[in-house]
Amino acid sequence: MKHKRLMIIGIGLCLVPLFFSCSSCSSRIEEGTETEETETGTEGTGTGVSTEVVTEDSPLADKAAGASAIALYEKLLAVQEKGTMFGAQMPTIHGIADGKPWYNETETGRSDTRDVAGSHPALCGWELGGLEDGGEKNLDGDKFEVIRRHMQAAHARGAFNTVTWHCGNPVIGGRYNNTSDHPIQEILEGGSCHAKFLGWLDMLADFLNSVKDADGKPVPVILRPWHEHTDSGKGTGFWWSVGNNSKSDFIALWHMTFRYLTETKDMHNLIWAYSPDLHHLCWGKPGIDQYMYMDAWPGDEYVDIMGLDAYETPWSNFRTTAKDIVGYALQLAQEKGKPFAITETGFANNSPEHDKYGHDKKWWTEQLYPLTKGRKVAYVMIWRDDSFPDESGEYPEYYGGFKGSYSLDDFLNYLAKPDILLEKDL
Ligand code: BMA
Repeated sequence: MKHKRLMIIGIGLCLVPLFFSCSSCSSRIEEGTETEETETGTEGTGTGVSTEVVTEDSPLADKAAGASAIALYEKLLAVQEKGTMFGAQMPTIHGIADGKPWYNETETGRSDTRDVAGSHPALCGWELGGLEDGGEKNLDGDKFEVIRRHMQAAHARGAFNTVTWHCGNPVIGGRYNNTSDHPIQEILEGGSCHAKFLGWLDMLADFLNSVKDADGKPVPVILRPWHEHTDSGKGTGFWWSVGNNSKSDFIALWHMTFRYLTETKDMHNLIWAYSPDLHHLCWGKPGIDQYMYMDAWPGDEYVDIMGLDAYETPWSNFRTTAKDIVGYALQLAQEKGKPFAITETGFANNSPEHDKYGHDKKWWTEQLYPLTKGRKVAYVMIWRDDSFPDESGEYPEYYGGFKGSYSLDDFLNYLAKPDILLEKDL
C-alpha cells in the first residue's frame, strides 16, 4: 500500500517509546525457533499518541485520518515487529482474584494481568452494546461514564483501545442475538428503520468523541464493528450475520457505517477492524472452509486490520483448524499489506470446577501461543473475566489468568515469552 511518511512536528512528547523497541524487549522470533523464557518485569510508563502530525497521505482506510489514529496505527506496525500484544476485554473494570470477582468503577490501575504479571495488557477492549438504548449502562451493566474513564486512562498509559458494539436489533428490538429476516435492508437508505439507525450511529459517535486525551481530542480507537458476521445459518448468530441478510447487504451496512462516521460525523480517530469467527468458518465441517473468511469482505479500502475471533469451544474445531486458518488469514492480510490480529480468543472457565468445555492447565503455551509464534500477529485479545461462581450460584464467565486460577502458572509462562507483549513492553 502506498503511503508517504509522516512528518512529525515538534511537540514535547517523547516519541522514542512509540516507535522503537526498548532494550528489554526482544525482536520477533521466527517460526520454528525456540524461545527463551524471561521474567515479566514491573510496569513501565507508556506514552499517549496525542501529538501533532502532518500527513501528506493516510495509510488508513479513512483517507482523512487524523494524526492520532495514524500514530496509533504506525505504533501497531512497529510493535508487531517485536511480538504479539496481549490484550484483554474490560481489563481494568472487571477481574477475579482468589475466587472472588472485583469491580473497579473509579480506580483504573488494577487488572488481573497486572495483579499476576506486573503489567496491564497492551491492548484493552471495551463493550459499547446497549449504547443505542440511551441508558447509562451497557448491556453487561457497565456504566459508559466508567468505560470512558478507563479508556482515557489506558490511552494515557500508552495502551491500545479497541471497541466492540453488540448493538441491539434495530428492527424488532431485543439484543444483538435477536435475529430477524433481512434486518439490514430496513436500516439501509430507503429502509423503514434508516433514520432510527442513523440516530444510533450518532450515539456511537457521541460516545467515542467524548473519550478524550489530555489535549481534549478524541482518543484513537480500533473500532471492530459487525463482528463474527460469517454465520450463514438463518436465525442464528447476530442480527447482522450474513445468514440473516445477504453478503451484499452486509457489505452495504459496513460501507454505510464507515461513511456515516467518517464523512457525516467527521470522525477521523478510527482504525477499522474486520473479524469473522472461527467457529462459523468451521461449523459442522470436519475440515476447514477457510475461504469463508472473506465472505462479505467490505473491500480493501474499508478495512485496516484483518482479524479472527477464535475461541476454544467444542464446536470451533480450534485445536485442529485454528492454526491453519490463522495462517491463511495472516497470509491474505500480508498480501493486502494489512496487519492481522486474533481479535477475540479464550477458553471459557478453564478449570476442572466449572469448565463448560473442558479444561487444560497448559492452554496458554500449548494452544494459544502456537497460533502466533513466529508469525506477525499484531495482537490477541481474550474476553473478559466477568464473574466467578459464588454462593448464589451465579453463572461464571472468565477467560484470563488471575490470582488462584487453574492455569495461572502456564499463563505466566505464556506472558514471559519474549514475543508476547504487555503494556510495559510498548
Ligand atoms: C458476549 C457474552 C455476553 C456479553 C456480550 C457483550 O460474548 O460475553 O455475555 O453480553 O459478549 O459483552
